[in-house]
Amino acid sequence: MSAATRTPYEQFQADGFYIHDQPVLEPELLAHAARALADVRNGHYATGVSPVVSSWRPGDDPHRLAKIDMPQLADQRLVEALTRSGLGRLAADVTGANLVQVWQVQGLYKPPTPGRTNDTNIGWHQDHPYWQSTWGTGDGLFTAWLALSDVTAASGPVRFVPGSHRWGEVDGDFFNQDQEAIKAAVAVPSGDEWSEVADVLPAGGVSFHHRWLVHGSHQNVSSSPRLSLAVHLRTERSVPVDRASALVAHLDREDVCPVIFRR
Ligand SMILES: O=C(O)CCC(=O)C(=O)O
Repeated sequence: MSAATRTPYEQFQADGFYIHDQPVLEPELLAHAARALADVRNGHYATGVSPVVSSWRPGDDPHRLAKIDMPQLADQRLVEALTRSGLGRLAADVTGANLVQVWQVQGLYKPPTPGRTNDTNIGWHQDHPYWQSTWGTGDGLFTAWLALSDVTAASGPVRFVPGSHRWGEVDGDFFNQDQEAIKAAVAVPSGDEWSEVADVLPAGGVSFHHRWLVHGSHQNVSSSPRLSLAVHLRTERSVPVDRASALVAHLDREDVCPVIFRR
């Protein structure tokens, strides 16, 4: 069946991802969210609270990838982008959930680096190995990748490997720049093959991916920065096994980890 004849739910089940290449954010909310992420990257915290310590610190080399954990602690405009958009309903349609709650957010600012060799690749990886000790099997966990700028083939879009959510755990690493080495070590089951789909999106568009899907991205060779929020979501089926984990420290705070859909 072609993507055009399958529902978003069927695409997510079969391929491990679904790309919604239409904005789910009104232009004003989108502009506010993009401004907020740029502000947080620059160390301007509207709430006076800094994001959770992450690999990026204001003042770092601007050619580096900025991965900022929980940027919404620093700027509520990012929470508004999640709660006042079509994100929650769409996430429920894609996954069949009755409840969808944000539990972690990564702000990702991938600067343009044409002509440079640098470290803005995101290595092939699956999300769940990073979450396993907090969530156990993690049934019902998934990620929404919300574009806050136009994402073209040149801006280092996320690349999804269709069907790889059924391959079991691979030896991936978000921070490993050597994507070829990671790929070479992946045991692709017989009958399956490695292929890649680029997550090209307009600003405000969103994709969803399964917690076991292999994905990564190359550097941004366009002339503009690539801005996004990787929003990690839970459904009513997900219960943390380690409530003391830092990953779920804000789970009870509606202003940080809002429920964005309830049936
Ligand atoms: O932004 C990227 O290129 C990858 C993001 C990612 O790993 C994720 O959303 O889980």
